[in-house]
Amino acid sequence: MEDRRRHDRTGSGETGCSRRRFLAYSAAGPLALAAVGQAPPRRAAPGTTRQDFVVQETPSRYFSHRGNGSEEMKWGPVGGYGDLIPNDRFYIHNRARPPHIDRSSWRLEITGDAVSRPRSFSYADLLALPQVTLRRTLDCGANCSAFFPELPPSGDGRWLPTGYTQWHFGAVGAAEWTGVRVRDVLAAAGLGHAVDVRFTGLDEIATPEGTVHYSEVVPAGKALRDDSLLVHHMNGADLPADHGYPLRALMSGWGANTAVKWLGTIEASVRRLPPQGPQRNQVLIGPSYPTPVRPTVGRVRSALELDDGVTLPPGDHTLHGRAWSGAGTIDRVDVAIERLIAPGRWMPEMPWRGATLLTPPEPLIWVRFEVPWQGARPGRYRVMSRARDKAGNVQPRPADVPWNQHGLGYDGHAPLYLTVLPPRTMP
Ligand SMILES: Nc1nc2c(c(=O)[nH]1)N[C@H]1C(S)=C(S)[C@@H](COP(=O)(O)O)O[C@H]1N2
Ligand SMILES: [Mo]
Repeated sequence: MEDRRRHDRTGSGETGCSRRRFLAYSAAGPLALAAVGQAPPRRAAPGTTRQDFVVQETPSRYFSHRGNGSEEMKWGPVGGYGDLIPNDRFYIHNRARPPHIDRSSWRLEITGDAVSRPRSFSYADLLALPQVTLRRTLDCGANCSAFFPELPPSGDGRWLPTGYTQWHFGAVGAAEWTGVRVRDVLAAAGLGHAVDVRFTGLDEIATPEGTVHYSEVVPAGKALRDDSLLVHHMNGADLPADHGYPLRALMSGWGANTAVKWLGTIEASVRRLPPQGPQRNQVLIGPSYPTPVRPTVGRVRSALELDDGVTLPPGDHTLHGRAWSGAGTIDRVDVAIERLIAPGRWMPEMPWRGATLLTPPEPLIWVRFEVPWQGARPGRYRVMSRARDKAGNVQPRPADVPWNQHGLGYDGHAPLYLTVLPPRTMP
């Protein structure tokens, strides 16, 4: 029985009480588990519910609930948003309840052997530094993890970790972020030569080994770049509690795991720093990786502005979507449609067709695209989009994405299912 549940994989996050309780306990992510294949804990912490790790309301119209602290953005409403996702519609990936922080007494501590004048900053101190505003996509490294098979294709018998978050396309957003440069803050503490920078949050994550703070080690070469920020505003407003109030990191173009929320400490080190807590699991391991690889730069990905399973009327449609990459500007998107002709058999309905890019390609923020679909007739379909960036990365076929144990870095194209109904059966 236990075994069956572990193999269960509906992607809806509604796979039964036992699994949900486990998700609540395990801090809701593939990255929160210290070891692969460990048995699910027997019970949840008292009083936990699926929403314990999220402060704001997350209505099902706008969010898919992927587990405690994992609220995926639904793509259907995105067409109404403009380039930027409103703060209260932005996906959430929390491994613990956001800490309650009083900004007037909060301090950011700067420590480490690479600074000669360790000091702390108040919020007002940060506002006195030069302010920078950037439009950036924020994309979870584990976005699209649901499109990996649960077992590696090589059949070596290792499962994706039990309780890993089954994100579809929606662990991504884009916002206008305002803050200060990491570099300016560290310079004010007397930064010398640094190798690594550790960003540590004030949230307290329960793990089988005890409570840890979320932290990310970023090489100094990245952390000290012009567009590596400590942000306090999101789309012109204070950061919401779920998104890191009062201060979070933003490493432009890198996986969102490095965007540490509720920052408390930054340590600059003259030596390599060992990853701690969830970051220890943020590695690509599996049959295709003889040695573990730490993913950094965000993958090329794309999505259609449709909810999975949506119904459309027959006739002419324009399909909209967005494509993004941490490695460079998107310069091409193609869309293909297949029709279900018999159980399990799909036939091309619209072969790969170049989409029109609707916004001038801008680095590190997604580009919007559209493609016409004329004369859609009743039936069941699956639609796929495939983007390419200027660095030459193209989204591969699903079968060509190397599987990894933590479900990280999926960049293949993936199907979105929809139904075209005869006119009179439209809801
Ligand atoms: N302190 C802290 N920072 C964190 C996390 C966290 O659990 N704790 N999750 C990380 C991950 S994996 C992601 S994908 C992003 C999600 O940011 P968002 O919730 O603002 O969308 O925050 C990152 N920063
Ligand atoms: Mo994430």
